[in-house]
This record gives sequence, structure tokens and C-alpha cells, in this order.
Amino acid sequence: ACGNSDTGDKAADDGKIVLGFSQVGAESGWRTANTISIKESATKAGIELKFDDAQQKQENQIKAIRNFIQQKVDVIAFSPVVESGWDTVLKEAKDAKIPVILTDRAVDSQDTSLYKTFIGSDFVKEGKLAGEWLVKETAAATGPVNIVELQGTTGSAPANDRKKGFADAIAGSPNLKVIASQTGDFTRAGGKAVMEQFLKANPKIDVLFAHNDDMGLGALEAITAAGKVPGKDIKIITIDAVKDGMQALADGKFNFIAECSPLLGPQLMDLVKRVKAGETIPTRILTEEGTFTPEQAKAALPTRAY
Ligand code: GYE
Repeated sequence: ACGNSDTGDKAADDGKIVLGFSQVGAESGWRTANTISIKESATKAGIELKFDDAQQKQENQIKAIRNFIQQKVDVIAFSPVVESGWDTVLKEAKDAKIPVILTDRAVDSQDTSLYKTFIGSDFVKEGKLAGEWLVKETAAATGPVNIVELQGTTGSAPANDRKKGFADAIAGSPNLKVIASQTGDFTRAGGKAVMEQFLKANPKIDVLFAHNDDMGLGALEAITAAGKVPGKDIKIITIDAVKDGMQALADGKFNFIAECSPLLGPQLMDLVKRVKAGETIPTRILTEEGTFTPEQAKAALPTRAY
């Protein structure tokens, strides 16, 4: 970075790349692991990281990005809390000639020149894998299978895409029905509160599909309090595969998890360096991930890093 450190708003000219990163918040185990990955890999890569936690508010992210522009950071990366409403601030970054990297979540901007690349998972595929497992699992069912869905943050790419992937996968099975679907904002508290309502309003719930482990973990409390056995009376499918989720799966309280890796830090730092060096980079970089059954969770848990 170049500039004068004594003005206080510019990065010191020590030759280090300065990266401004705006994080969604600290809403889930996934997010915590993601933040640690980004901080640790910045240190390892010798990149100076300016980190901002937006507490799940878009207005805070826009403010943080404007601050980064003012401070003339070398590269801006962020995980957009929702998909819409970024064009203006991204245009400001472009006009200031600061490259932007989307991390983890996508934006719906038509103008793809507003960012260099998008690194993260295929959320539609995750939802699809969850739905495909359920179709197989219930292949022998003769009566209706009632599903409730805990959606992630309203308007976020993972909530939109996971809902779609799951719906597509079960579309060919008329007995599989989503009877209720609401946001739990990707948090344990949200998952618990919404599951309580679901249980009150619906006498027969066979399956819970939660868009992340944390909402599923919150829902466990509501299910147990209602006198039902999670994993048996109500089958539970989640996404992420963080440690607490994997433990619930190994214990038979969850039945299936589609993995979503939060360890984006090393790849992100590599991209930051390449973008700064003026290299052309691929515009979409996908994370590789799998799925877990209880047996697979038991086997994976001892060496699970997060
Ligand atoms: O699945 C959820 C987190 O954007 C992929 O955000 C991420 C999601 C993740 O809060 O746990």
C-alpha cells in the first residue's frame, strides 16, 4: 500500500498488501470458522487485514466498504449479507480503481465488471443434495411426508439457492410436501423459535430441512421440549457440517448433512495477491464439498478442524 500513515486514514507504505474485508457477522458456527480462516491466512500470507463485522446488516457493510475506499486499501473482499442493492457502492470501488472479490455469497448485480471474481460454494447443489437424500430415504413411503423448512437470512444467496435446490430435487415426488417454510436467520435462537411455532401449528411433521446446522441445533431443543425424538420422530437434514452439527449427526439427532466449507481464507489470500499483481483470474471459483451420514460423521469427527 502507498500513502502517508500520519494522516491516519491511509495505510502505511511498508510494501504490504492491504485487504479490507467486510464480514456478515458472527451468526453461526460456519461464520466463526470462516472468520478464523480469513484472519489466520491473512497473517500467514503477510497481508494486512482490515476486518469489519457488519452484524448481519447491509447498511453496515456499505459503510465499511466506503471506509475501505477512503482508506485506499489495495483490495476489498466481502461476504454480502443479501444479494440485492450493491451496485452503487461497487461502482464507487470501481471508480476508485480498487478491485473487489466476492467471498462466500453472491450479489445479483447485472454488471459483472463490478467485481473480479466470486469464490464460494454452489448453494443450489447443496439444497439439491439434501433433497435427493430425502427422496431416496422416503422412497418406500406410501402416505404424505410433511416437511418443514428453516430458511437462512431472507434475501441471502444461500437461503435463496438452497430453497430452490431442495424444491427442485423433491419436485418429482408428489407425496413430499413442504407444509411450512420460514426464516430463522441462520441462528440457533431463530431456529428454536420458529421450530416452536411449526410444532404448535402442525400436528404431523415428518422432516425438518434447515438451511444450516445452527438452526437445526436450535430446533433440536424445540423438538425435544415438544416430547418428540429428533432423528426418529422427525428426520433432520441440515447444511454446513460444522463440529456441533457433525456431533448431532454422529449422535443420531440429525440424519444427513450437506457440507459447505468455511475454509475460504487460503484461496482468498492467493486471489488477493494475484489481483493486486494485475493477473487475470477466473470469474467463478467453486469450493469442493461432500455429504455426511451418521456413520461418516463419526469417522470424520476426530480430525474435523472446525
Ligand atoms: O451456511 C451459514 C452462515 O453464507 C454459506 O452463512 C454461508 C452461510 C452458512 O450463517 O451457517
